Amino acid sequence: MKKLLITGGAGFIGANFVHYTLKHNPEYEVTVIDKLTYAGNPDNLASVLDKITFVTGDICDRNLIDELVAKNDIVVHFAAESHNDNSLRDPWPFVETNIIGTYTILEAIRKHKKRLHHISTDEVFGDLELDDPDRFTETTPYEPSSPYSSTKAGSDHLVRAWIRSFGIEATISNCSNNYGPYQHIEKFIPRQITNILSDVKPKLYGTGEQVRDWIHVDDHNSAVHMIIEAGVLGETYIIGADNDHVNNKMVIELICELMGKGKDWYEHVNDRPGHDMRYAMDSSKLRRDLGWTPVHTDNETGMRDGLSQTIDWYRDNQAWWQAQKQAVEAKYAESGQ
Ligand code: NAD
Ligand code: TDX
Repeated sequence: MKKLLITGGAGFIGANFVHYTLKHNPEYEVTVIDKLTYAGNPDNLASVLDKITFVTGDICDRNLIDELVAKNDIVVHFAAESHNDNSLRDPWPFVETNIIGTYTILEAIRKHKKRLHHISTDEVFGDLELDDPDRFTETTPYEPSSPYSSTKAGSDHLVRAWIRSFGIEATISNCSNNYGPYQHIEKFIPRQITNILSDVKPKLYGTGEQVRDWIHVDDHNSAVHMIIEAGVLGETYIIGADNDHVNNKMVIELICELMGKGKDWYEHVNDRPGHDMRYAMDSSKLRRDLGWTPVHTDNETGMRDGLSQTIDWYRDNQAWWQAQKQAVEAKYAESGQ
């Protein structure tokens, strides 16, 4: 059995990855390390705690990381500070976790000669103009806009340098915006779903023309498994579901419709400073070389079915999010959002 160390496994994508792995790839023995920041919730893994080893700890803790990496075969590195709006309020935790944490993992990988898969984002490439038909590829130059995306870009550069200079066995993936169960309610889609469930109008930043290339979290995670199992060492893979025709306004209107509200039952709030306009991903390398295809797609917005299931999840799991709702909204209210 191969031993898999998953960093950030109590967060949104990491927890879904743990569930996905136990269901589809039972050949792995799973250990999770997570600091349990505000974004990490042990309840996300409550149903599988008897099947995994869970370690509460910080990826910046050199001794702990050294010990855990030595005991495992492959590290899948999800742990990060992940929210742009928070990075505008206080960048330091982003520098610490995303850069120093990744450095700490890289040094342990180098020392113990283990395999790493580093999880990153489309935001490292900056943004495109709304009328620009281009898409990001594996060779697009980096041009991050926010403290969050610049620290993710920094972490990618560290991984690339450790591959080239020290010959570590690593791959990188850059994925577009994820949605699905267990996503923190500070993020766009769960914020609006839980607003409506609380009888509050959804909040659209600025004009809402911004485009995000939405992908269901299970499609992201199926791609990560393919890369771990068949990806070429040293390579980067773009992951995206070809949803770059959907803007934020269309997503909010679809959520309103699916939740039985009028299409325009939302309000415009202050825009995000430095707001990226358009992300679009060209995932043809992953599709061609590894045979990956996303399954949570439909013809119209590419997300009607996945979004309906996600809405049901938040409706059925109100205890999971309700305690945090007031504090999350109070923080947004301070910036008129
Ligand atoms: P999240 O904020 O929901 O979860 C992050 C997890 O990391 C939490 O459980 C948190 O407790 C943990 N963590 C934070 N700092 C840590 C530290 N110092 N040590 C150990 N654990 C720590 O984030 P997410 O949305 O699940 O994102 C996971 C990864 O995927 C990130 O690397 C992010 O950049 C990347 N990504 C996210 C998206 C998206 O749409 N959410 C898209 C592309 C890439
Ligand atoms: O209330 C809101 N209203 C709104 O219009 C919120 C919270 C967001 N927005 C807009 C901002 C963005 O254009 O919705 C879009 C999505 O916002 P977020 O969910 O904050 O995601 P984004 O900033 O695009 O970043 C996400 O995708 C890439 C993840 O949070 C990152 O971790 C990932 O790297």
